[in-house]
Amino acid sequence: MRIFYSEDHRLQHGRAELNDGKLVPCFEKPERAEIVYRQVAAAGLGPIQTPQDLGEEPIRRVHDGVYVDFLKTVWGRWLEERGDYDILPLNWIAPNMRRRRPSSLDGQLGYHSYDAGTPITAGTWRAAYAGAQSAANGAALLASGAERSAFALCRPPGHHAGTDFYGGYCFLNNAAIAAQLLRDRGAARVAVLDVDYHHGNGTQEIFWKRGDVLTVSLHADPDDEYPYFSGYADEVGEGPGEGANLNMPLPIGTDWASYTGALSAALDRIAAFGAEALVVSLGADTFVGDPISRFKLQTPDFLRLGAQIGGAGLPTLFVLEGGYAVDALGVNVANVLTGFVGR
Ligand code: 6XA
Ligand code: ZN
Repeated sequence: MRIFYSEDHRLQHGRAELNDGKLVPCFEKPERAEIVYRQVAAAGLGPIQTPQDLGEEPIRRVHDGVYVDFLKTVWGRWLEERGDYDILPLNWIAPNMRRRRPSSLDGQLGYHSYDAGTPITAGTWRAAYAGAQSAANGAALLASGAERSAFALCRPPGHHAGTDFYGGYCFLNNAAIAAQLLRDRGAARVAVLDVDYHHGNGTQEIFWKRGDVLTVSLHADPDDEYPYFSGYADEVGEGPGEGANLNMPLPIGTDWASYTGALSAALDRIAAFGAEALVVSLGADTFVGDPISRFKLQTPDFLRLGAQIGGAGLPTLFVLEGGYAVDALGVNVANVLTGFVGR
């Protein structure tokens, strides 16, 4: 399995996020990718390579151009107007307010975001860009037919980022960029399976009105968990996309015994859809020891999870999303890939 990884992820190193009424050190930190790198290398899962630069085009296929330009330039504007410290947005659009893009910095920050947990730093654009390149490279490799599976070791994660908004530690939607590239290079139907603990609201939003990309997400019930306002079972897509979005909210405390049944139903749906390629949004924050999550998967369960996905028999790209129990994250992610390749 080819693995794509760029050291540029280190450039995203936020100082603090708003959590539980306090500014706390960011959970989404460089050590996450470092330990995953070490474990996939130790497990001998495949050659690890730096992604080739495929440019901004694959990113602009799913993200709005105005948003991409905003991400590229916002730090420079902030540095000049405010100073050398992390950017956090201040306020958002409420019902009956206008979705009008203001010209001011704080206005645009609110317009393009939806939470206060996602600091922008000096290196955010370069780190997010490098992650997107890893995902695009993985997709290009599958599309070429040279490999049946790949892993994009992305950081920051991506599945909460939408067409023109960031949040949930995510800026560019790596999985969506990969799915679109697979479409553009010949796959008629692509499925995205999101097994992160949190609902992949950005991926859902990007493909909401499309019937060519099936989005399936298993996650903690948004009635109890972030992102709270998206991820319910009755969200099925719209127009040509109606029926091409499947949300499977699961209760707090879900363990492998109940998770595996839901995963099996998700895979049945992907098979029925006739997907020619699969992108897996791979979060390991379903782990029992995760500091911000409340599922109960154990380290050996991740082997089972990978094996079950492997049973689908599809060309598959894994894209790293969440997982914050840093010490266990590397083994848990490597276990999914090991289970998938059937060792
Ligand atoms: C809000 C929690 C953000 C969730 C990030 C994540 N502070 N998403 O892991 O998959
Ligand atoms: Zn998550």
